[in-house]
Amino acid sequence: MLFKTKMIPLVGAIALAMAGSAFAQETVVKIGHVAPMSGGQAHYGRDNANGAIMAVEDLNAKGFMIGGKKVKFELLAEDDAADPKQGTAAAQKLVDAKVNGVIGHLNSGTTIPASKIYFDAGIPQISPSATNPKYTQQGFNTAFRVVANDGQLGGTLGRYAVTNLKGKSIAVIDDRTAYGQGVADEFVKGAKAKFPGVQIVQQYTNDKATDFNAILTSIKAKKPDVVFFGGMDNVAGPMLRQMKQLGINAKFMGGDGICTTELAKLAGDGMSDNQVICAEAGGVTGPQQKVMDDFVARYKKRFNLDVQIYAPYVYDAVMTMATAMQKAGSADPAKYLPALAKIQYQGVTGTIAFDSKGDIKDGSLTLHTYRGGKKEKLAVVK
Ligand code: ABU
Repeated sequence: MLFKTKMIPLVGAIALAMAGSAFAQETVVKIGHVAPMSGGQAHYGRDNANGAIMAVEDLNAKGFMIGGKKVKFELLAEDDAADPKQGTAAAQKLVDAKVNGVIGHLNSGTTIPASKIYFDAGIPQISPSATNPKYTQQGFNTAFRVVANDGQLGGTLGRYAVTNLKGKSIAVIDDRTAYGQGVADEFVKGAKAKFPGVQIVQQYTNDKATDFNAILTSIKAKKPDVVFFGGMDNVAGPMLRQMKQLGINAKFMGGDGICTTELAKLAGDGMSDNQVICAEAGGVTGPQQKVMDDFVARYKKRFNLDVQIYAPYVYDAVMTMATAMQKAGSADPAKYLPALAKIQYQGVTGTIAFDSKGDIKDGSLTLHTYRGGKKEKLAVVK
């Protein structure tokens, strides 16, 4: 569904001009989407992009109207490979293509630098998954997110580690990305605030590492009861396998970055039932659960894949943006931006409304564990 500029043949162009307004071309609304579609995080990117594809298909199927006219949505999908430099290059490409809005990026490390480019161009951006608080703290009125941030995620998990899991000796590892470092720092703050006597050792890796022997051997000597990892599942999976090989029987915690369907496959028999506790940066309860379940089933039917984590949030982000355009009667970024800032949209993931910084109001978290290789919901917390 990549946007391609269509060359109109000269004869066709003259015919169109002669036909006048009665045969005017359908208005196209261009939605940019950026995520890692290559490299170790490509499965997250596929999940997010599929959420956007579903939203665009639904909008076009229902004949969505803006300003009294039927419009056609087109998705311009870019790959940033989770790399900040490629992220800004992708952002500039979308600005040059004159997109009406952007959904993305997936990673905090790409979303934050790209947000300056969209802000300078006046293009609204909704991240469906970047959780580093800095994204919405830069004073950019174009930056929004539909998930809770790392303050909420890391803080909740830190408190959970010392209260529910009774962690007294905790090892914290992060991948030094904007997300991994941010969520690990918030985890440490949350744990220490609840239990100042907690012993914490910190180790560092990177977002492409596969060998953790040195840091895990050093951690093993501290006999941790909990290991927290700030990073993504492609690193957490092999880390769990190597923990098992080294005989580290600690609980394993992480934020939304590890909380995917794929983690069970990546960890294989390195993960035991109830060993992993992670948190998705959103959550539904009550009747909204059926709306989410229906979406998950529809996604499976459409793509023959299970939702990893954020596809429903991407779907809602596109729908929220389209609804703001409809309310403003225009897809012109300057015209619909004020409508987006004060939107109240009931989506698959619950009610979407933004605070003055662009963060979701009343964000929830969902704690999950894994049993029998399947992700299981534990609780939704505010
Ligand atoms: N929130 C987890 C994955 C995306 C990110 O914030 O980098």
